Amino acid sequence: MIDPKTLAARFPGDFLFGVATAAYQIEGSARADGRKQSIWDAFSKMPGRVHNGDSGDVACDHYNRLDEDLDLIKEMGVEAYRFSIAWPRIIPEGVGRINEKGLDFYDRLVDGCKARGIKTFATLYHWDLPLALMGDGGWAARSTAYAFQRYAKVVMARIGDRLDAVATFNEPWCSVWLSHLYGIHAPGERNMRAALAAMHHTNLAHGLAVEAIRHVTPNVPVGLVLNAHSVIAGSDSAGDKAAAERAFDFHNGAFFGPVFKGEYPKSLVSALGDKMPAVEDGDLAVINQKLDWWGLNYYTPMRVLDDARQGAEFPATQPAPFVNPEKTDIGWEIFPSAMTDLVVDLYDRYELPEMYITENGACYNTEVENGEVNDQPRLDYISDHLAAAADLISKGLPVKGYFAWSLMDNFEWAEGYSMRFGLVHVDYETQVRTVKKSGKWYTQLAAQFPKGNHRAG
Ligand code: IFM
Repeated sequence: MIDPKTLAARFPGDFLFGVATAAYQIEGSARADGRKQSIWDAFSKMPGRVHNGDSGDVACDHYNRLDEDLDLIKEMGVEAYRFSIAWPRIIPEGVGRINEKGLDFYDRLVDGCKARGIKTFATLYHWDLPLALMGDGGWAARSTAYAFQRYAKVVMARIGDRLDAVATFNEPWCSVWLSHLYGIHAPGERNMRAALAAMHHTNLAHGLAVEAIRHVTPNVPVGLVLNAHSVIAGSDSAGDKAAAERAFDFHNGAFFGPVFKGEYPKSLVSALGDKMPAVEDGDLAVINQKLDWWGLNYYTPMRVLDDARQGAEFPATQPAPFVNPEKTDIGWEIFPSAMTDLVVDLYDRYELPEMYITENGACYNTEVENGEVNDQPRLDYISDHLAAAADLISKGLPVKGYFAWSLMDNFEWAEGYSMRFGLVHVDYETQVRTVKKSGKWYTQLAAQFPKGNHRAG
């Protein structure tokens, strides 16, 4: 563990420390005040999709405990809160009727943050697509991109005046590949054509939303949050290195390419172009608008080997073994320097604006003992990754802040409640919150900011 004061001294005085959550993972109250179902409400009820049949019906009951949870953030002394807005609370059927009561909740949320001096970083889409839109094909349908644009407009018109930043999407990799190709997340598709359609329509929706946001709230910095993969070849062989490059194009280039360069990676188009939906005239220009910032969600590297089997589908890779045998309780390899290398590589490849680490954290399922949660491994994980973030700053990269994932334990998607990522422990029976050792350490660290008590740069 690194002493918080020593670590703090490696960051500029205006570096932002925050915590992050997402609507479906914490809010609960799935049927309250006019909210309709999202694809995750439906998916989590399907047998075998989510561990233990868990769902976000109650989650952390944040919808009813909003003030208590905002007080917790305030007490933790962090400066910013990254949260997401549930589309099915705002436009319950995805299109059509606007639900004022849903907007009221986020009004209270942003007012509550402002009253407590907490900066607000909103994400418009963290995977809870209104279920009604699946009738048209969900993200596989182009019309969903336009529905999203309208939703973005509605949200910004109501709460945009109190947002410090807004992101269109959280981790399109998950809502595209993990959800439409690998079948792990809602809607659970395993189909390349559907996945490629979701890819293009998500990218288009991002661009359309950027236009809408800039129109309604021109002063709110707009960005996109990507779980860019640190793709590392499993060996120095030419085959594995080429595989890593293909994997980069598929996992990262599918989003970074159109958004930051105005084009899909050539390798992806040449391998899969015949399965892609129509990219209409003007789409790439809409997608490729300059952003004010981007967010990186980083947890673990992706190690790959060439999959030389005949007919292996692009990117034709298979997983390579971990280099560091140490992993978190969800089974992810711990490798902080991969985050540094990834960010350097991304700034080499693309013209990127300034960035935040919008998510980083670790799964350890440590329970409460005598009123304490001794999650030293999480604390070590976070301090080592913050040291990697400080390395980036020393190299001159524009890293402006760090958001720990997550404020509190929550519904971990297909893993249900079995995997805990919080700085704060949640007892799901009683909804009692207990700040973990890592949370207390994070508070000590945040307490060093923004006091300008160390040199800038
Ligand atoms: O819980 C998720 C979050 O919703 C998105 N990023 C990764 C986290 C841990 O899996």
